[in-house]
Amino acid sequence: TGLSWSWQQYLNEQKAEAAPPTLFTQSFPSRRTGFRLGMKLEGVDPLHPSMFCVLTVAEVIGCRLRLHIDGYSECYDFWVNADSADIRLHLSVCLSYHLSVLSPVRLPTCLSVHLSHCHQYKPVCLSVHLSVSQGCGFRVGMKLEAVDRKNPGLVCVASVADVIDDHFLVHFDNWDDTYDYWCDSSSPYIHPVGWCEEQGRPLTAPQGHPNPEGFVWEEYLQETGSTAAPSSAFTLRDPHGFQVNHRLEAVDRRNPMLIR
Ligand code: MLZ
Repeated sequence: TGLSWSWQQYLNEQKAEAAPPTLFTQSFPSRRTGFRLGMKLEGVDPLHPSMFCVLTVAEVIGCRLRLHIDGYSECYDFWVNADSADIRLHLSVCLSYHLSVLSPVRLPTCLSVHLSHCHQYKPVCLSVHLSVSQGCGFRVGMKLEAVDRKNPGLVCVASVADVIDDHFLVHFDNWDDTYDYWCDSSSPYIHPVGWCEEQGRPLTAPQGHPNPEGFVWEEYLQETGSTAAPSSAFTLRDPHGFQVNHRLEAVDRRNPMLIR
């Protein structure tokens, strides 16, 4: 009817084109998810993305999971896609690693109690997405260009600060670790050295750099005695095919029950 909102009418008014459905097929998990209520897993805390936490599946809708952070209020629950890289870590690998090196990890104080209740945890549901750890091409100390997720308009000079399995910790040179985050090689937030120049976009130099406007990677790598992460280590499929002004429907991340 003329009263209700319609995509077709909106596209006509806006003289815009819908993003073609074929662009989405690869990014939607096609298999039924194996996650069930109460299962335990471990993942990156979206509010503190430099930390892992112990999680419980609290709700499953299609390929979307609501995850609860064990030991914390429900108000910290968050939604992810079942195939999200942020939860693709094997519980035992990750915990034993962290407990042995004492990296920051956000765990409930009563960890042993929680782990003893982990009988529902089934590695098999994670293995759909990543059979066994495949490692990655990133090594501690390698340099890259990364989006500052607290200031998402900025791409900054960054280093690999830690590696677990196929995940690594992005740290921004000469900044404190509050900007750090864990990601994997398919993350859209990371780029090889030289990417900004290639794209004609500004690169934010390390804090306190004597000449931030005239930052040159080659000199910086030499000064710091470091190497660039090889471009082969970055695995995001590119180019994706979306174009400026394509219209689409997306989850509102501040209110993830809404699709807009
Ligand atoms: N305006 C902010 C920017 C911080 C950018 C840090 N990037 C890693 C500040 O100066 O604090």
